[in-house]
Amino acid sequence: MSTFAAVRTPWPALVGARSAGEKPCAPFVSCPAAHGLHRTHVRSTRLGRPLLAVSSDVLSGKKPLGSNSSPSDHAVVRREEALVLYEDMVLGRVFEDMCAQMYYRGKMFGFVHLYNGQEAVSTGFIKLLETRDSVVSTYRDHVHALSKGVPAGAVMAELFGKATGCCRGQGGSMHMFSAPHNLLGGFAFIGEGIPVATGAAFSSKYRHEVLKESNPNGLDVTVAFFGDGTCNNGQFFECLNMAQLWKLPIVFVVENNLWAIGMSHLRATSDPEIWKKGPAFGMPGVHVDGMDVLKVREVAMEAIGRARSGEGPTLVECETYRFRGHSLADPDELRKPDEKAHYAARDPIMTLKKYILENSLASEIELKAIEKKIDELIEDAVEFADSSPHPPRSQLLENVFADPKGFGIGPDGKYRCEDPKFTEGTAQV
Ligand SMILES: Cc1ncc(C[n+]2csc(CCOP(=O)(O)OP(=O)(O)O)c2C)c(N)n1
Ligand SMILES: [Mg+2]
Repeated sequence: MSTFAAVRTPWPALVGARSAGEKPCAPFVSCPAAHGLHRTHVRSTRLGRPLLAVSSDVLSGKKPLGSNSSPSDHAVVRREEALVLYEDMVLGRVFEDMCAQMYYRGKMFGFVHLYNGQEAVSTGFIKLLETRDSVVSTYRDHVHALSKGVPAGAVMAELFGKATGCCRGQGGSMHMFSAPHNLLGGFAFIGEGIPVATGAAFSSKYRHEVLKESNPNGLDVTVAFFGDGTCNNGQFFECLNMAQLWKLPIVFVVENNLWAIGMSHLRATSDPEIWKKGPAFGMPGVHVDGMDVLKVREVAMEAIGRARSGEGPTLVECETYRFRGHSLADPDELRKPDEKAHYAARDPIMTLKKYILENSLASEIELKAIEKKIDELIEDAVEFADSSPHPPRSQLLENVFADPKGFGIGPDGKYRCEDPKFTEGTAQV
């Protein structure tokens, strides 16, 4: 038996029920009566607005995004696809539960922000992408990295600050990056990733139109994920403008989990319906149930298709919820128990599981086998991270572009550290 056995907390309503080894965190009221298995076709939201509200029809006269489904016909997902979605969401959930255990055991440093509850958004979008497509994330980035194909061991080792991490242990929780997977980063500053994503989309268009590096299957697409609170930042608006002006192949995905740390979205935003900001810039805006991976996937398919074929950007607002506090250091005392219970009852993994079983896409035994496989994968990831070496000290100064006088590797190849006397004037570089 592994030293790091994946002691899985029962789904849904994960957070109050801690795994062995976890210190107390936020109280999370579970809702056993409602456990998970709700119909997924909830038609109205906390704002009383319809889900899948679409405004592109006004703009283009075309069929709006997501309009080709009715609540009863979104059942079209093949067995293989459903199992890929299920496995990816379970991977994200089990990985993050293990992160919490390892954080409270002191294996990770700094802030760690978990994604529990939001998996349908990452899975629904990223599993439709190709390797050549790019993903830009936030500080809540581990699950985006996993969905994009970064191995669990490399993500866990990064969290442990080890040399085998996807950023050689120098990025940590908030800065996952992997060039081979076109994961263009987690970002600690909110909104910081949106211009990077817009730049990646510009690069795709430039390579296609100017350098004539055409791909018969269409443009490389960038998907940018960010939160509701981030949508009040200027970079969001600047990038919507540029993306639409140049018809860039990008999808802006808002993970609206209703909270920005302890600030309620409804208190902080003049018009909380974020999807409406798309049409203000001339692009489609879509609002979708972010707790239902099949609905997310349907909207994602169309938005990615638009980007790929050169029709330009889309803004998608996914209504979702995080099952844990803002970070693992957050006591999560501001959110009301009934709000938490409402969303816990709509756990996206349980919803998909119910769907798979009801539609006979797979058996309970097959789903259990997937869960077991993921448990083992995560245990291996922790063993790998724990047994990996720390980066050498010399790595600290690699990729540091400025070398203020006094710091760095000296002519003799040895590390030197002299007082640069910053306070006495500008350092000579
Ligand atoms: C530019 C900047 N300002 C402030 C912060 C502090 N901060 C960290 S997380 C956060 C809230 C972000 O909320 P949201 O965009 O909804 O993302 P969520 O955490 O809900 O996923 C803020 C304000 C920051 N990281 N960067
Ligand atoms: Mg938020």
